[in-house]
Amino acid sequence: MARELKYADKATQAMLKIAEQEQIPTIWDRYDAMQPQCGFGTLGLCCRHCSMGPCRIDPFGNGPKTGICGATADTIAARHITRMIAAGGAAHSDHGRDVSHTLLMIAENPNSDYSVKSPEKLKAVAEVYGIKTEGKEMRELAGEVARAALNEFGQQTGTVKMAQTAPPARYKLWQQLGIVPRAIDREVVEVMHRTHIGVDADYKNIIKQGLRASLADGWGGSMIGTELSDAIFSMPNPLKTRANLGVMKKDHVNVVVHGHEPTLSDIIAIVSQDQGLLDKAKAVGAKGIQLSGICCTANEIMMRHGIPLAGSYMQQELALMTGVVDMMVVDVQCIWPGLENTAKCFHTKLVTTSPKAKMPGFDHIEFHEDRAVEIAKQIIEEAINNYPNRNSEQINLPNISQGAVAGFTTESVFRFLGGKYRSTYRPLNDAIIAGRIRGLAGVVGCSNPNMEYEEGHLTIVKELLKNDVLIASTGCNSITCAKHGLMTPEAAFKHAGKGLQEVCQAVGIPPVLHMGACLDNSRILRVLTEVVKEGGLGEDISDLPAAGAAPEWMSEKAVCIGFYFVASGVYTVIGRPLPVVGAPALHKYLTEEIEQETGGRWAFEMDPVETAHLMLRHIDRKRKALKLKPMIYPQPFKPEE
Ligand code: NFS
Ligand code: SF4
Repeated sequence: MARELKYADKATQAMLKIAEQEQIPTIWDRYDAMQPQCGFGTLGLCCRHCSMGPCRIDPFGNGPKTGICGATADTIAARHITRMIAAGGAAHSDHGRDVSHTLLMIAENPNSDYSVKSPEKLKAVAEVYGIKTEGKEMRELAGEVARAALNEFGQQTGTVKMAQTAPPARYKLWQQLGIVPRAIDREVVEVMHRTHIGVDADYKNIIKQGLRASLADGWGGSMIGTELSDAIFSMPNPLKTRANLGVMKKDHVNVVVHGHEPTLSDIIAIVSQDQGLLDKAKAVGAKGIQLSGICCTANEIMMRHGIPLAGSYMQQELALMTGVVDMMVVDVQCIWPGLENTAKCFHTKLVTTSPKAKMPGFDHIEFHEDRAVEIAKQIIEEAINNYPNRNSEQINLPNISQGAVAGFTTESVFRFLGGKYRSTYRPLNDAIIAGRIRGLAGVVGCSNPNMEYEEGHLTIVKELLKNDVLIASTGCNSITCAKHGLMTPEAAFKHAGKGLQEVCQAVGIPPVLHMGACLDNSRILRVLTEVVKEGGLGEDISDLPAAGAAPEWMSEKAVCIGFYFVASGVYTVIGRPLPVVGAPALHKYLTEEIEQETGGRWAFEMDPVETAHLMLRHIDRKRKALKLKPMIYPQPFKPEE
């Protein structure tokens, strides 16, 4: 049970000691208990797609080289990874669908608890769909946009319009490759069909559908989710906030939201400051109500309301061990059923809210958008009622948190760089062209007990900063960077090379830009598109000196994200390999040959410094191809080539 996490933040370390003292098992213990994990699964060599199986391929010895139906290792692994894409894309896109429904509800119900907080954004989305905006009432426009967005999920003809916002050269390439997504749901369904026993057995053809499904997410479902969330819940703007377990308050009712969809968390954020509820909290002896978040829903409300982050994916059960969480309210994705066992040791109430995600040992208060405020109030009231049940002897709240600046968007980066009056990426492009900024990196994604916690995220980010790479961050990487002080303007002085430092100082931004939840990786696609559009750095995303990494990935959503970045022309490095290593032709295809087709490719690298160096080498290759000037200031990392 004793476990030393060298790179983890201090609050996590403190809570792990408590877990050990109190003998409360954690995710790391459950991970250890699972060892050794199945080698066939790790290599991608098992198949359960029909009941002639399960089948597994022997990678080394004289055992079977195909499944009972004759499927090879490459077929089996390709089918499996493509189903992962479908599951990840389905999760993100279903979230996008829910946001679209909320917009439709705003249009149809004048008494809705939601409204369009950013009409400019709604208009911008309307333009993508070719909807005229002039002279239209907001609700009328909301209805038209919502219907157009919902149409992208189930249309039987045409293609996903949102994808046309990609650079023209990229869109043309997708047309040539035959991977323009047709409809979001359709691509997921087709993955399921093709990977059924006895359908598609050509690994490249299977992956082709995987790429199309991933694009249906990145440039479809996710992008719709992000864009319409901005329209409904407002466009985030950089703001100051704090991160880590210490943001909870001992003398307040602590409500922690965990999951992903702002339809729930945003309304809770607003309602938590309701005077009636605050009075009720006081009546039970609390000084107020402290809301905080875990995982991506935390990112959503942090960037729009400044609500602090309690922690990342790996801290969800540690939050409960502080003994001050009166309620953890969850919706969908990245929520451990194992929280039940942790909560049992404390007074914490766990509440599920989505009919899609119920969990044993959790109470269920079903959330309905048409009664949002009423239900949010009920949830908070139950948290208040639970406050007196705390056991003061069990309270161990580390007083540790860190300030951060969060809430950058494609648009606000623009505004920052261009000054007050003109939105432009020109200064960013110029800084890259002049050799002040070496390139751009997206560092994103989860943490995973199979890696040293936070080592990958922190090491890669610092190594890139040192070499003048500006970083866009989302998901749990954002939470890690925020907790470790990398999202402050001062971080530039501490960690960035001189060129990047100058840029950050001139415009007053941190060197790691918090761009939101995982869903908001679509913002990174948009930033790259804007950089291409601004000119001087090639015609396509694949021409840019840019790279991506998800060093501690774990979810199927992360697989889907990686694939849509590769399909968009981005070199994408992850830590633990995808489960394709036992399939030699597929492995080679994804990590080498695919670059000839999409301009992007995968790389698997466990060592974080080497990961950063792989990214820098790629960035330098692109700089060279663009014939950019050498870097102004000396760079610590010089590739040998
Ligand atoms: Ni992304 Fe967000 Fe975190 Fe990973 Fe989970 S919270 S959607 S999947 S673990 S970054
Ligand atoms: Fe085995 Fe083929 Fe069935 Fe998979 S689909 S379980 S490889 S027989």
